[in-house]
Amino acid sequence: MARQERATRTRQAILVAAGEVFDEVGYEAATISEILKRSGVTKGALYFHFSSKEELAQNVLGEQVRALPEVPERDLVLQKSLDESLLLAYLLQREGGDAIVRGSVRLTVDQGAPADRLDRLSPMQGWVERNVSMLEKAKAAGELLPHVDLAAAARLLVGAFTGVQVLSNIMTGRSDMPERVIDLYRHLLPSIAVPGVLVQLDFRPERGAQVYAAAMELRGGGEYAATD
Ligand code: XVR
Repeated sequence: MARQERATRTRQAILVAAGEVFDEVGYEAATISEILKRSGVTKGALYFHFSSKEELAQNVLGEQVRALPEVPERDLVLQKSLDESLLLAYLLQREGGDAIVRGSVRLTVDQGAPADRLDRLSPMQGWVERNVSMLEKAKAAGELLPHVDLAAAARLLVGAFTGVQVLSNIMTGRSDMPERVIDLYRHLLPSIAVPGVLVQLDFRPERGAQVYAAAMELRGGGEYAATD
């Protein structure tokens, strides 16, 4: 294996371990020694890549938006957006999901101490920008009602997804996430999408697992560790 590739894998193993620990105990209670133990890398390797807990957390936060795999193209832009949401709900599951995504989302949503200096704004801005580009495409494709304020709708999608996620985590440990994401789209889309698009959308909760399989297929290789 080339040295570069080995370094990338080591870095990834550390981030997965950090994601697990941040997800389980939060930023304050997380320790580098626990992350080190989980990662299976040497102390020297860990400190070569990351010099502090803060840097680990910031890098886990930095992976959040990138960690959502590319999903297959659909005829409707809004179907692709729904698919991405269902995929994210899938990755947030405790079993078989993606530890970096879970840990990163906990770091974002936990308020933390003001002194922790973690940048929670960048991942959220990243999501808002992603949704703005998605809505611009939907508008160009004639899927949106004429009056829609794209920036407002983009922020609403991110805020609403986050709220639904927090509530589902509290109420069911996220086992009802797919259904709650679908509730959200069923309520929100009629205020932004033209009726002809609404009737064509597939809102089945099982889509999450199917989209995940298709995204892994796209990524190539068949075999997949959610966080590789
Ligand atoms: O923007 C998003 C999607 O387009 C669906 C609406 C998801 C935003 C996720 C934000 C993240 C941060 C905290 O989730 C949280 O619960 C994919």
